[in-house]
Amino acid sequence: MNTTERTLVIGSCGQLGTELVEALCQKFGKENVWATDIAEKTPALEGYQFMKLDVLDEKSLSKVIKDHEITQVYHLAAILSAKGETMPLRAWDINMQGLLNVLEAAKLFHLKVFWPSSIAVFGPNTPQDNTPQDTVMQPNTVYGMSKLAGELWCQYYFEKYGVDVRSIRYPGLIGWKSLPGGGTTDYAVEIFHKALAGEYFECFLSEQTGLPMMYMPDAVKGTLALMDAPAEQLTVRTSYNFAGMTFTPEEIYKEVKKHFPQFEISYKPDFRQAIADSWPSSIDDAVAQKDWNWTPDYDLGKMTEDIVTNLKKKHS
Ligand code: AKB
Repeated sequence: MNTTERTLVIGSCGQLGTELVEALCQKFGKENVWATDIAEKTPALEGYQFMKLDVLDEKSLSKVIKDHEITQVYHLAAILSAKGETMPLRAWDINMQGLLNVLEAAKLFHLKVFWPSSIAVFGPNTPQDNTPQDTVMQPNTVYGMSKLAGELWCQYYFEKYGVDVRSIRYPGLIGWKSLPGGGTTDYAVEIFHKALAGEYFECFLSEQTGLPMMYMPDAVKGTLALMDAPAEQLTVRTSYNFAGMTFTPEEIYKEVKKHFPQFEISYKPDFRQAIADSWPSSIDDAVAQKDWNWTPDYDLGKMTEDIVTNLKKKHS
């Protein structure tokens, strides 16, 4: 275990950030992890070191890195796919300029970087089943465009300046500890909260829309495994395909209903349907398996059981 790492997490109040801060604190010690966000600290981050930080403010970013002798950055702040379509230029600015500020700081201060990409880098012309690592990539959302450009910037900083930046193309991430915001895959988190509340669920995707998804403990495990892997083992410096499971709204509904027999659903696709239709339904992550031994622990049934158990405990 490397306890000399001093970690900065940018965008720590989000769904992934909250869980990564917890895991990074367990790994490196609370005193070596700084959670930051443009937003106020959320209750889930209580007990962790926290600072407000806007990644677009380069001076403040450099100051935090210098003051705390940071050695690695997890840069998670981003506007996701659905929200990005409602504010395209702002989403581009935050997603791209934020990453460039982090990469510049990494070059200057010799930092290791983790930056999330997404299945949104793929588009309607990409093969949808078992989408390969290298394939046609013509995303038609601003979020996907920014992630694809970002992947190339990561590779550029690695090749030109030797910045050790690592990345994963996340599928839809599903956790019970916090709610996602602004994504196309968010329905798969909301469905659990509706079922638990005894409410009816109106799904914004159609019942047969299969998308790549992953349970949060797998996402955290894979992220830390990639960051721990010896640099010479990594053959991808854009971003790794990363797979957990695939399911449709109908399939997760049936699984959730096993635990809540009264639970009812209806389908009312909105603008997010077109985004989902442009994405793969399953991902080939053979390169991640080979380079850093990636393998997920959860399928739909096991994930559902774990989420229901934890949510019931939390609300009892
Ligand atoms: C979204 O739906 O925008 C995200 C993603 C797949 O990157 N969850």
